[in-house]
Amino acid sequence: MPDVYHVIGAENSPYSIKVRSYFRYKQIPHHWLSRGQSQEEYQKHAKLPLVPLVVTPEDEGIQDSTPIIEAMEQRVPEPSIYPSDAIAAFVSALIEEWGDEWGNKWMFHYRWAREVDQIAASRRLVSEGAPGASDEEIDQRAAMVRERMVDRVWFVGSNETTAPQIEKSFTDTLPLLEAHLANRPYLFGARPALADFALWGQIYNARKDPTPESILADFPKVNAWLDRMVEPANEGEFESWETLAPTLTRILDEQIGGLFLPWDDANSAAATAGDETFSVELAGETWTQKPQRYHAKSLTELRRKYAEVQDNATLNGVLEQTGCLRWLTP
Ligand SMILES: N[C@@H](CCC(=O)N[C@@H](CS)C(=O)NCC(=O)O)C(=O)O
Repeated sequence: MPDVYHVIGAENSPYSIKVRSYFRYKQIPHHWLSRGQSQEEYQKHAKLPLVPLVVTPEDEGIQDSTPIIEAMEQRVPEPSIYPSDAIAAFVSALIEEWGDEWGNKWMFHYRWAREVDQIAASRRLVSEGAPGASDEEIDQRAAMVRERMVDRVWFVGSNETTAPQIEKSFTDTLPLLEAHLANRPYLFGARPALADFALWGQIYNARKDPTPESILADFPKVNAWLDRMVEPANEGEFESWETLAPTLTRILDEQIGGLFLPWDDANSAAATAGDETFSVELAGETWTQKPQRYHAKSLTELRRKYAEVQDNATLNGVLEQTGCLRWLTP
């Protein structure tokens, strides 16, 4: 039985570092372990072959970064990662979902789309999994990983049709984030919220590859936030929605209401119907991919969270104005 929490994950896994950043912020005593360092424990507790896996001091396993963080918030409520302003709190949940599901498209697409990034990423993944391996071994194993992963980039919906749309979404989001982070250390004020952990994990991992790293170089505030979130600190209070709205509203409008939620809805419908592929119009462009089945569940969960606050007329006004509302009420 572990004496403290075990966070089993990988540096190159955005969901794993999301959870580690959370544990660090909350100052919850834990050991960060790779799957290789905890084989027996991992096999005992992992119901799905995924990281992160958290093993509690009571020897219970928890998987999936969002339920992990939600379970830990019950156990260690302070400092809370939920803004006290009800609108900000729901927008944080929405951005968390966007970060996990759409931000992952940026990260995964850039990792495997171009040769220069494929080479960097495959070497990095192999080096993490085999510390101490010789350069020659790394090269050989990296070539195999690269071949396998390039074939899998369609998992996140990256293909010839969608590649320019994924990249445009990334390059359109960065100036919006830069403006939003101009006067605040975290997305919702002076301390990190649920949204920060998720969005950060994806962009921080994307920055490890040459192409997104060079795109990010033009955004110093975003880079400072990426660095800050490695070990986030409580620097003060969350802001109210009024002060966040001027710059967050554009992200909600253009990226979340305009692209992510219509995609999520179409994906979910296709996954439920068992369709082979689906197409959806996103900001005037046709998006086509094979459905991502797991994501259907997370949209249901987001809708459940919305149902809890659906009587808040001001929140509904914000969601309506940014094109988000119709996707949250099936
Ligand atoms: N929804 C899950 C996603 C976890 C996930 O996709 N993990 C990836 C790494 S980022 C994984 O373990 N892939 C299989 C593998 O690495 O063997 C979460 O939020 O924890």
